[in-house]
Amino acid sequence: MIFRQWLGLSRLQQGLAKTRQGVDRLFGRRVVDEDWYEEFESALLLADAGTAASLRLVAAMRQRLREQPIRADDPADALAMRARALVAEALRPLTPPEGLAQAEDGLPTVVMVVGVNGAGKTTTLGKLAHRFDALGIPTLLAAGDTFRAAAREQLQAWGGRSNVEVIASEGADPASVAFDAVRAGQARRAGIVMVDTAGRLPTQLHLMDELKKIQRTMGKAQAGAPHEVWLVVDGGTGQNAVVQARAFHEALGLTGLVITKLDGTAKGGVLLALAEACPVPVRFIGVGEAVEDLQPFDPEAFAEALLG
Ligand SMILES: Nc1nc2c(ncn2[C@@H]2O[C@H](COP(=O)(O)OP(=O)(O)OP(=O)(O)O)[C@@H](O)[C@H]2O)c(=O)[nH]1
Ligand SMILES: [Mg+2]
Repeated sequence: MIFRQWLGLSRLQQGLAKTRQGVDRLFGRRVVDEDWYEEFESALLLADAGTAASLRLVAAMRQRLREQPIRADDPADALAMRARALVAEALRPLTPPEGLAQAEDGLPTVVMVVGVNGAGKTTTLGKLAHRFDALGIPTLLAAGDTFRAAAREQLQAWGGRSNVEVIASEGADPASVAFDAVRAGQARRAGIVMVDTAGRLPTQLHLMDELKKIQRTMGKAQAGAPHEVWLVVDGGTGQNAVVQARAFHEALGLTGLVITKLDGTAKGGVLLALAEACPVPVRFIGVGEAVEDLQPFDPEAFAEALLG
């Protein structure tokens, strides 16, 4: 499964507009002086790139401009192009592998989605189910959030929109829903089974243990499952995104991140902080509430959308 074909740059640019506003004004000029470097650093910090990544980017920019200054006959956007290349390089540790981890022949790839409350897990699964279904991949969703009744209905509504079956069970515990979903995926010859879970904070240790149990139980339904464990992070969370990523990674061994709500925030620089401090591949980014507003992550496209 290759996701590159989803990339809609204009959608991405629209989605990142708020973060871009903070950096746009920096690149309309040709004179790079001390004040400019300071402004560049402030813009990165304001976009929540974090201190380490911000300082490193400013230093790298300084070095490159010293080695190869902007010349009078360079194009007007020369400075932006340099910054764009640097940002793309800095984001490269987050580059996702092509496609998903593969299950054994004839068995579904199982994806488990985790994250704090309200991060966008259920919405992301709904968007993904729609996309996979449109690509002709038999898809199954599992309502592993048995904590909130509304969560099951929310996932069922998403499934209904794209005719994707949702495995749910009233009163069951999340591990048994996940187990049943994997088995149902095998029986129905699904290509992919995606399991939703209830939101939780990484500091709620008993709830983190519950996630580990769900993960183990899926492995009993199918060796190797879940093949992918993705943490969904609200892009507006700022520096706490790094704390979340580290904690969930330590507990579950994440194979991917999904950064949502980048449309509603000026903190899109948080990906730079993640690249620096916890480089788990970013699978997708959410740039709105509609089904098309989930984009595969690509460092170059992201840097281009940010720095035009
Ligand atoms: N603007 C915007 N809104 C989003 C995006 N992704 C999700 N949302 C919204 O965020 C809200 C919460 O999304 P959910 O999918 O319910 O989040 P969740 O992680 O499943 O929440 P819990 O199950 O309560 O932990 C909803 O109103 C979504 O429409 C995004 O990329 N952009
Ligand atoms: Mg949910």
